[in-house]
Amino acid sequence: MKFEEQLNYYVSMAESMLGALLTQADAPALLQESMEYSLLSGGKRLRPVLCMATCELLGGSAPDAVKAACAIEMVHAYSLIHDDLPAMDNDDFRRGLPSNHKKFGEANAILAGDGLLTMAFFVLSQVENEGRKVVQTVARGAMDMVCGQSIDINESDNPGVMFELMAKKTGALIRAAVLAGAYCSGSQETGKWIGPLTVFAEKFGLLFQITDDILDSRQDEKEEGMSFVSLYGLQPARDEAKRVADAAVQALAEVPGDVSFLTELTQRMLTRTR
Ligand code: GRG
Repeated sequence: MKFEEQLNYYVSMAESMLGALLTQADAPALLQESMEYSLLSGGKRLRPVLCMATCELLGGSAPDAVKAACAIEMVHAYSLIHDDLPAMDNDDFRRGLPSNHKKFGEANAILAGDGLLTMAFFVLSQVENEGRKVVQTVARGAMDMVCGQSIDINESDNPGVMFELMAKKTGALIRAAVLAGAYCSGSQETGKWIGPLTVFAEKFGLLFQITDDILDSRQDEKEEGMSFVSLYGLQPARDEAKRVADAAVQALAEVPGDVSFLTELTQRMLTRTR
């Protein structure tokens, strides 16, 4: 299968399940609408893609990982809603649309985030093979992300914490997506490949954050906080992104199986425009 076809296959599978899974919330109409607004309004679906692709790499099939993939996307959507709140980053727009609190008001946005996080774990409770490992992996990722946000809010004037901040705020959920996908494969050999997959995921997360900083630095109106670009400059950020992408691909090559999709996904991060 060509890269684009495989990418579309994962994205469509996640998108066809997300809405249905969210109806399990059985929420009042306004809460349902505000959760759907943030969960179903575009987004690259990168974490679900990583989750399903890793599952397939270890011999599972994408449907084996789709619930874990959707749960992780719910955690991601919650984090974006709360990150945009006035008490956090105070962003009026997300994905070119009014942010959740601008559309539904702050109280409803807080509840939409709470609801999405809770529904993520409701969905994860339905994962069968290695379900406990999957729940643990996603909980670790979600908690580390909250820790990263705390470091960002309270220590953002300390350049010494930048890598820890990136690893936690952005990297942790990406690592959770890869490892949850590995556990969902049901392979007897998963344990053998958790080491290289963890290195791959951590490098991928760092690559994603550095390229996010590079993209942000091109938006003049965006206030720049501590980032790889603001600390080291644009060209060093590009050079570092290349080094980190190479390290991710190298770690992935240790895993047997067809790594071509995840390798190309990694390389495409270097030239991404969104
Ligand atoms: C509020 C607990 C809490 C955590 C917030 C995710 C996050 C932590 C902050 C978002 C700030 C930010 C822009 C971080 C950079 C990396 C990142 C997570 C970008 C957004 O992810 P994408 O590009 O989003 O995957 P899409 O829109 O494609 O889903």
